[in-house]
This record gives sequence, structure tokens and C-alpha cells, in this order.
Amino acid sequence: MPEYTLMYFNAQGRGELIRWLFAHAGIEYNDERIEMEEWPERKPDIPGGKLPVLMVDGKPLVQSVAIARYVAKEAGLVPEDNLDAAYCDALVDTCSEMMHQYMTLMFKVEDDDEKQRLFEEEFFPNHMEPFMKRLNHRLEDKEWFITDDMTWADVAIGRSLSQILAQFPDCLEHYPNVASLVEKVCELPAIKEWIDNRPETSF
Ligand SMILES: N[C@@H](CCC(=O)N[C@@H](CS)C(=O)NCC(=O)O)C(=O)O
Repeated sequence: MPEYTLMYFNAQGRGELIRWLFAHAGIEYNDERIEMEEWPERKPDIPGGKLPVLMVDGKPLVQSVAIARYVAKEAGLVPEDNLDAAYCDALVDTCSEMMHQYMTLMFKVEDDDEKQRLFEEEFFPNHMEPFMKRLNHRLEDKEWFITDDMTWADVAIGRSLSQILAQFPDCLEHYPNVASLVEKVCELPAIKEWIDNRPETSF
């Protein structure tokens, strides 16, 4: 097994899905968290100048989704079938786009009431609701999104929506199938242990 160091900020963000996948796979890694204050000094030495970076036996792998897909493959969470694997990619990309909109909104304002207003009036109707409707419908007659077994796309949805739920607990009230998938992913023993013991961060 290679030696892994995941370098990311002391936050969930683009690093957290990778951490969940490592946890679920039971793969040991060094979870290196770079504080914002050290970043200007560290950035010039980081390949590509952005985080996350996964060092695999000292060699860098960049881009969060590529890293997550690699760890998912190691964990057996990428379907063998080429088209099913592509459906996973599409779902993960759609989820990443939604999270980008969400994080942009969260950083846009500080005031909690204003966050709530932007969530209800902008983010939810434009970026979350149409996606949740489709996801909920897809789970009408199946347990997981892509195949009969859990894939990394299910983990990606579970991890992203659990972060939004922590801030906006009612956001899935009309999407019970999605809510129960999120719960199922969060209750997987190794993922639950990670959530219960991970460093506390503000986002
Ligand atoms: N497409 C890249 C984006 C990486 C990215 O923008 N990382 C941000 C943190 S989430 C970053 O490193 N920001 C600091 C900087 O650009 O100096 C990925 O998914 O890994």
C-alpha cells in the first residue's frame, strides 16, 4: 500500500469527500491540515498552487475529483461498467457544481439572517431544488443512485448534503428518499466514526 498524505486546509470543502472515502476503505493516510495563516508561505511549494493535493509515495496528485475517484477505485466504489462509471462521474460533477454555489453563498455574507434569506431565495430554488427533485425520483425504486451497490457517487451526495443539512436542517423535508440515502451513508460504521471524531471546523 502506498504512503498517502492528503494536504488540504483545516476545513471540509474539497477535501472532505476524499477523507470519507479513505475512512470507508480503511486506508491509512496522513491528514495534513494547512492553516490559512501559513498558506501564503506554503503555496509556492504546492504543485499547482491549490489544495487539495494527495501525495502518493511523495508524488503529487492534484484536483479533488481526480483524487476522490482514485481513492474510490481503491475502495471498490467505482463500477466496472464503463457507462455506470460515467454516470457516477456525472453525478459527482453535478454535486460539485451545487457545492460550489453553496460555498460561494456561505462566504458571500456573514449575517445568519442574510444567509438564510439567500439560501431560501437564491440557492435552494435555483441550484438545489431541481437537483433534489431528480435525485428523489431516481430513488423511488432503487436503493442507490447508479447500481445495486453503493458507489462513490452515493458517498459524494451523502457527504455534500450532510454539510448543507447541518446548516439548514429542513432542506430535505420534501425529499425523503434523498434524506434516507444521506442518513444511510452517514451511518456507515467507518464514516460515522470519522464524522464523530473529525476535527471541528467552521465549514
Ligand atoms: N479544481 C480544483 C480547485 C482547487 C481549489 O480551488 N482549491 C482552493 C481551496 S477549495 C484553493 O486552493 N484555494 C487557495 C488558492 O487558490 O490560493 C480542485 O477541485 O481541486
